[in-house]
Amino acid sequence: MGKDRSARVSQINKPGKAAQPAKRGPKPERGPKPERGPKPERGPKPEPKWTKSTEVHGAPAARSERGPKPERGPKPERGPKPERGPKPERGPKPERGPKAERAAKPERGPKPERGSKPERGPKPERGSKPERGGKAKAKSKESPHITRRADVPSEKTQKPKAPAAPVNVVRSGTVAVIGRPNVGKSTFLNSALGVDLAIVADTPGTTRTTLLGVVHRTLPSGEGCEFLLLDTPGLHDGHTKLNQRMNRSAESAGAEADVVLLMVDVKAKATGPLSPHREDVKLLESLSPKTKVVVAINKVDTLGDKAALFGLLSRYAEIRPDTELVPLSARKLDGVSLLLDVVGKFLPEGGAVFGPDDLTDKPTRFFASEFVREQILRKAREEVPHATAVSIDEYEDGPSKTHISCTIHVERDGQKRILIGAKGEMLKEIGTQARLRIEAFIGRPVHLTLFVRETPGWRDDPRWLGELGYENNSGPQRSTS
Ligand SMILES: Nc1nc2c(ncn2[C@@H]2O[C@H](COP(=O)(O)OP(=O)(O)OP(=O)(O)O)[C@@H](O)[C@H]2O)c(=O)[nH]1
Ligand SMILES: [Mg+2]
Repeated sequence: MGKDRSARVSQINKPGKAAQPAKRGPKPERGPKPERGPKPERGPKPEPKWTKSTEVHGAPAARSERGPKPERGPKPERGPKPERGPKPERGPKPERGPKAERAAKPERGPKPERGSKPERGPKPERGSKPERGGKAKAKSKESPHITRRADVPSEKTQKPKAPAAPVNVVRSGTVAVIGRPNVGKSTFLNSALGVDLAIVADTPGTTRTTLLGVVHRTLPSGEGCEFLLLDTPGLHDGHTKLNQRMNRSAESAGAEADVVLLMVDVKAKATGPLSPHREDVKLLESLSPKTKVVVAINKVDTLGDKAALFGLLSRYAEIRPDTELVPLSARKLDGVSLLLDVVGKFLPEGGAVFGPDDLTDKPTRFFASEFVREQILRKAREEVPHATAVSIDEYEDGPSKTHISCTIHVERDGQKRILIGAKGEMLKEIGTQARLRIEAFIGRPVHLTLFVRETPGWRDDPRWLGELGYENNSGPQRSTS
């Protein structure tokens, strides 16, 4: 895609001072890349150039081909965490103009929908209390915080192991994970990170904004790699401004990335060969020939007979002969490392942008709102999850607990009633599950308060979309739709 590296990286919030700002120095021009030359293994007819998954085909040889794993070297010491001082973003925010009025609107309605009534510990002193409404988002935008591995106790609660950071990063680049909704993009991000960072649900349209996950990993060649993985919203047809912004967010991530990882899934069939989904074919065909593309074929754990994959692989190889094809099961962590190794080869040369401990450029509080939304996606049905957004009104680390208040925005009164449920049961259940998820993530007790609010038309209101964190990302239009 031949863009300037600084432009590419600027899409991602750069880490705060503490996050080892580029060891890069002035970027040497890359010059011709000797190792990329014409790929020798391709015959006249493009073979399915998929990378063997040891897991899928039970070929341990593929693993031994790689030779001994390069030893990781001493773990980089973490050093003190300088960014954790008193929170700087709490002061009054006079500049908000019209939006402040909106936030201050008292039309919250009756409050019986609150989850279990919390006992509040002594309140730490703070500046002017933020009004409810969409304000908290603006606060998190101002926060210098990024989320680090040390902030989330992943070893206790999340995936089995996070990849260890290599000592010396010699390749670094962005990898846009794009595809239809529900194919497993976010599940892959979590598996690659070793932390359940992105929310996952079986409802299409779960991811609404592009989420960065930083993975440091040593390739089988011994090269240290920094993957800036971008989990994007599923590309879909939809008529609201929110739908458009979600698609644009994915499109611009794909257009800017060093590597596009097109994720597709397999649907087990009773009989007959597997064939690619029409939309997947369109997407693959729409990608520029200059783009490095890896096609990840997810959910192979659902296949009884893995041989059914061969037809599918050949079909993708016909459409785009220069692509790498990697079958995997993101959920079962089967083929995930292999996929990273394949993608890593295509990353441009360059030093690390993020520190070895950095996980993402979003502040921890962002994930609190996402974990509430995740429970709504899992528990509510039909149009309710799509009509719901969550904003954080308060996020305060107290001495023994973190106090979090969220507003759940819905579009109509009926949706509000569904979410609250009979005698508040539904909201209580959402609150309990979300609290457990947040506690597991941040590793400390949480006191969570939820409010439900009717915010008519928020999905088509640019002001509300901005307030709720769904920024207008003016990326290129998708050519396939
Ligand atoms: N069987 C199986 N299910 C999977 C696998 N990976 C993901 N899933 C399931 O697929 C569903 C969708 O997963 P997500 O990771 O949310 O999919 P997504 O592509 O991020 O979806 P959007 O955010 O809506 O675009 C969830 O129910 C996952 O548990 C897999 O390898 N095998
Ligand atoms: Mg997703």
